[in-house]
Amino acid sequence: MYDTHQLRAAFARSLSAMYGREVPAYTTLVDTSTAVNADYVAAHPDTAERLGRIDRVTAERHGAIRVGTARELARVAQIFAALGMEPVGFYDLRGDEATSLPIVSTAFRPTTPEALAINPFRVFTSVLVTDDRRYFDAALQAELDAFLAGRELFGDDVVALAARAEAEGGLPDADAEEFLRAATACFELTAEPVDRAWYTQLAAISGVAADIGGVPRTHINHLTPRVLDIDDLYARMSAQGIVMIDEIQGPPAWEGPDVLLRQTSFKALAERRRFREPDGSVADGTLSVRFGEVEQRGIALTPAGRDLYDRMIAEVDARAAGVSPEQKDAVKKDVWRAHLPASESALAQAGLAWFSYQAASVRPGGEPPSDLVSLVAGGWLVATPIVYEDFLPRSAAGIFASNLDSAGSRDVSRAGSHRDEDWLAAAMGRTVHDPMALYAAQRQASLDAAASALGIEIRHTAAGER
Ligand code: OOG
Ligand code: NI
Repeated sequence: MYDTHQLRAAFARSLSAMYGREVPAYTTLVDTSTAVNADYVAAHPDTAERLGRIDRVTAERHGAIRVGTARELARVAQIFAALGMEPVGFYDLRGDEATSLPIVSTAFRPTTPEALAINPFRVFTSVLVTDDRRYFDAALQAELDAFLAGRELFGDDVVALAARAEAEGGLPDADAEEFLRAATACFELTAEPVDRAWYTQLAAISGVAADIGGVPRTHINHLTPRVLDIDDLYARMSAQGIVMIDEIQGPPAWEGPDVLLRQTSFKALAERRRFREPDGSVADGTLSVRFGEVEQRGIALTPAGRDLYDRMIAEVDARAAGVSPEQKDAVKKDVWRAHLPASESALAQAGLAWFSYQAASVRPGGEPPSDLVSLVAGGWLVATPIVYEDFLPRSAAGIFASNLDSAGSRDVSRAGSHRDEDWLAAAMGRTVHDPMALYAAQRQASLDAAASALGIEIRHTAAGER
């Protein structure tokens, strides 16, 4: 029997093996990440595991996939449900970025600290918005919808096995192995030919639209390992002759705590694909849509912390318009030093980042105080940062943009179509979790357990702690 968590870990391994066969540079990225992490742990034995145990971090991956319709989204959601991965968050990438991205997204991931600790596999999943008139006129939408309705990305057999695994909390060995094989195959690059004219027509609007709606099958777009030092990783990949995008997205390297998510990638590589030409013949060609991404995770920010992050990024943009990547990094560092508290405890006291709390194993004598700040300061409670388990839409848009050949085109004079988390939830028939509610619940559960261990009630609101 494979339980839900074993299925998830096995699926992450199976997808990783498949993607490594398809994209050899991914294997280089994984090997280099593993070396970076081992060296980091050796150099910082006391602090390296503050944001996750090394075995979790080494196995940790996120994937990205893109589907075309609500029905395809619902079926892939069923596959992820079998793996204990639930939709978390709503991301609208149609915003006002320079690149044309006619998609909205969610992330499928485990939602409890226990499940995340076993295997935190997550998949950023985007769905095409075919009725958005800024991108597709009525005639093209009709053609696109008909094309998408005519394909089946996730067959009945694999979806049925997934439903059984979800209902029964796992699968017997033979069924589990069949499910893992079939689910992995759903994300393999197909040898079926791509209709050249159709793909090109969509690519003129959006490279992502073509990658989703211009092809008969889907594929994993990238798989991302996690590193403890992304600057070191960047340098080592460049030294091996792999061309990286020119920026690390998100927060800068600085002396204070790492928050949220830093990401970078190597450029999409030309891959052999087969094309059906307008004259009906089939010929070899190439497409460059799949890239290699890597990330470093930091502490999750509260809504107040997230507002501050967004303001800092806006300030960086205003001050760093048109400068080189190195200069931009220096501006980021400046802005971070000016606004973000430089220690974990200052972040916690300002209510900017999420922490969980545990009763100290060795406690001071006497009566414990009742407010959180005094409990931590007095050595009664130990604070542990909660790792950011989600994504950053702006970094996502930046990653998309730096890997597309052209920015595409759209008609901003037209109104977009409405999408929100309720639309996503209805499309899947599943709850879309609010990431902030998950972090808050994790913090609260830890406080409840600590309070009962100390036999007290804890007041949460002292000294800015929210
Ligand atoms: C997803 C891009 C977003 C990330 O790490 O932010 C993403 C895609 O390329 O489909 O994976
Ligand atoms: Ni990614």
